[in-house]
Amino acid sequence: MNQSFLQYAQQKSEQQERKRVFPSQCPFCSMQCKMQLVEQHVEGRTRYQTIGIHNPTTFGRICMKGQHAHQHALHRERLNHPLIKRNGQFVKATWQEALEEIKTRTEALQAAHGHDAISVYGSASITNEEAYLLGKFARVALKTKHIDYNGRLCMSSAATAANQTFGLDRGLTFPLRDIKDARVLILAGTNIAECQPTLMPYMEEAKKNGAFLIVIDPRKTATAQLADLHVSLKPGSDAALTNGILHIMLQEHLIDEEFIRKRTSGFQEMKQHITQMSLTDIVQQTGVPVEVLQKIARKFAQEKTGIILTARGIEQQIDGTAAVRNLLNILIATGKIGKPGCGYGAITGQGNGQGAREHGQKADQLPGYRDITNPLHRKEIAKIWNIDEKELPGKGVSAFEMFEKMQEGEIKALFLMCSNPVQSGPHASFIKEAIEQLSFFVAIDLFVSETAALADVILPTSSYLEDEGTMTNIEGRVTLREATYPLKHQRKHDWQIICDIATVLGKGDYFSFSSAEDIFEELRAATKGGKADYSGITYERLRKEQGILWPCSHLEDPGTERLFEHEFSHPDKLAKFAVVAHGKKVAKEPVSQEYPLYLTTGRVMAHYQTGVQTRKSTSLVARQFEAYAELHPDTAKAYGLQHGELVTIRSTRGSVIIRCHLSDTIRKDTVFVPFHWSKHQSINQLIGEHLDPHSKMPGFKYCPVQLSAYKN
Ligand SMILES: Nc1nc2c(c(=O)[nH]1)N[C@H]1C(S)=C(S)[C@@H](COP(=O)(O)OP(=O)(O)OC[C@H]3O[C@@H](n4cnc5c(=O)[nH]c(N)nc54)[C@H](O)[C@@H]3O)O[C@H]1N2
Ligand SMILES: Nc1nc2c(c(=O)[nH]1)N[C@H]1C(S)=C(S)[C@@H](COP(=O)(O)OP(=O)(O)OC[C@H]3O[C@@H](n4cnc5c(=O)[nH]c(N)nc54)[C@H](O)[C@@H]3O)O[C@H]1N2
Ligand code: SF4
Ligand SMILES: [Mo]
Repeated sequence: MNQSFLQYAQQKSEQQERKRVFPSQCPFCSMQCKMQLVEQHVEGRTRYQTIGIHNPTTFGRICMKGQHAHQHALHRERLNHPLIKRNGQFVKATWQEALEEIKTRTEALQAAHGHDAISVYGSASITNEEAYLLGKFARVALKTKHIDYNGRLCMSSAATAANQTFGLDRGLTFPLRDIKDARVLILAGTNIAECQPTLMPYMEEAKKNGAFLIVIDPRKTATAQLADLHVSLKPGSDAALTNGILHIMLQEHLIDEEFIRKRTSGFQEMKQHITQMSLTDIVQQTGVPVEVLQKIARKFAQEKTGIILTARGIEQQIDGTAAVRNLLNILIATGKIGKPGCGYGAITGQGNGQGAREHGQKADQLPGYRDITNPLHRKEIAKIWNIDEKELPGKGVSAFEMFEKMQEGEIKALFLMCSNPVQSGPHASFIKEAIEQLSFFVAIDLFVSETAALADVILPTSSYLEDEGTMTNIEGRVTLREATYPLKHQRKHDWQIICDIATVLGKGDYFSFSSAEDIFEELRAATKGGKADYSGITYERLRKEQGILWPCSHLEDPGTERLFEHEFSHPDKLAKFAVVAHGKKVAKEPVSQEYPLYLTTGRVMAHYQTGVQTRKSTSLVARQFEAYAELHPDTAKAYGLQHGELVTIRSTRGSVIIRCHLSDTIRKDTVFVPFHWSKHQSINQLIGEHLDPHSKMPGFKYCPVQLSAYKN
């Protein structure tokens, strides 16, 4: 063997030795794809590669965002140490200094203005353990009623609707493998191809088995390209559309009478309401021809199995709850739930969109989906937390309403964990002003986001690579995110930060946790007997069984794949029909001569949410580096706009300047803009502050606007 080969072989084996593999789950969407980061030192350089790992939900698939997620986690702009703002500038601080600042200012504000002067804003991108702990932190350490989270802007209409109809909200009422057995699928306001790419193969399999796919979306999205029927409705008209479908179902007797009789309540009221409606009005309001409504009604009723999936297109409306309930009316009128190949699914959004809505981050909620106004529930949780029930605060207000209270001066301080509301909230300039009014603001983030930039103290946290914990994915499957990448610099895990702050506030005894698993053990006990019961789940089981679908109430319980097979979760065990108003009865701002077009907003494949993370990734920025306004070529022509030109889009609340992209896949009366970019491209400056009365969801998907060519 010659010398140089030996040297080469030795070098190679050294490199191999320096290869390290770190397990995790993608920090982005609800598919929670399992992955590994492979770190390798080659010729003096460190190279990273992310690969998918087999699991029962995504089978090792990952999409471009997951593939490049490490680029933000390892980015040079990631926060390394606490920052305190002094004379308008952030200066580096130690943890001791930061915690001291938090203690002094929080205690002073509470002494002067009471406990409820402090608010907490959480997230569905943190682990179950952290979501649980944040709820406990607000109620036990701060003793404030004011806690809510970014999931309010995300899943709340679907959650409210499912609770009202079924008495229980779990995103999917069925396991994902049921999709292949559905003969007809309705996808309403969900762009799975871009937003949950690794879910698409389930749709493709269903289609291969002969399923008829209906996509309801004002744009012919990448998802709609797969559809057998694409329904391009006017934005915001889903409630009317579904009333039309129900009208035809009743007219043509396309219903399952036996199911209605045995398993539902409220049918007669719904029927009476629907039969008074005029299909002509519905056709006019939705822009959808009656033949299309007939086709959907007949197809969905006549096939033996069917699934309805919704996401934010239909839900992020000020009548989002009603619109989802109307789709659920269709589902229960045709008896398509509780059996294989049937059911409802709200496609969850953020990585822990499901779990983070169960454990007490919501203003009205305690762990395990318990109700903070229910005396029995309060007692159960007070016992677990070892406090007197009277010490537990009452119900607070929803996410946007907290900002209103900041503006009014009632809320004086904010603890923000894992969210960027200055860009993600409706009427964004109002939210910024509200935050600027605060006397004290602490942000816990990976970066100095647009919102964190306004903080008095920023605390540096750990990312998906470092932070172990459980996440509940799209299926309702609780998964264990093993994360072993070393925690560098002064960063701490979100849960450690919560415990440290509680400790300086004198509440350390209630927060003496030493690991995520330690917190999970308390979470298990706190959810026992609740609707979202995790008490039978352990880390050991999660490792062995690769995830468990809740409810799971004891160690031998395999978990629950399909819900509502025999009964619904209301006290009478029945599903409830809803009476849904639409059109002029709903207080949506109409399009007018001055604001003649519908603006709707959403996502693109390469970016995530407010873009704080994905805008740091060179590979993802290369795919899409700025916002754009999707316009029909005829609309562009009417405004004298060419593809690629800058356009000003204005609503009654604000304006943005962005480049237009012409595409005949969008309705002529509609403009679509993604919300991943900031400053003059931040589309939420235009969105209104009105909320759905049931879920408190803003209307991100509907806003009358005007266009004009940008002149500088
Ligand atoms: N690439 C990417 N993936 C993501 C995210 C991301 O930011 N980027 N975010 C994650 C999160 S948190 C969420 S919540 C999900 C969101 O997932 P989706 O809800 O699927 O995504 P959106 O693009 O917000 O909206 C979906 C569709 O609604 C349509 N739509 C607009 N108005 C209406 C309407 O009035 N009626 C109907 N029927 N449809 C309408 C839009 O044209 C759009 O195609 O995605 C998750 N996955
Ligand atoms: N116009 C319009 N607006 C929308 C929507 C829309 O469709 N249209 N969709 C809405 C929806 S569905 C959602 S979910 C919201 C999302 O809105 P946000 O929650 O505001 O969006 P993100 O960009 O996910 O913000 C997460 C922040 O947390 C930081 N972060 C990431 N990981 C961690 C962590 O582990 N710990 C901590 N402490 N910080 C971390 C990131 O750096 C980032 O600054 O936006 C809503 N806003
Ligand atoms: S963004 Fe969603 S689909 Fe893509 S890798 Fe991450 S979890 Fe999977
Ligand atoms: Mo979301």
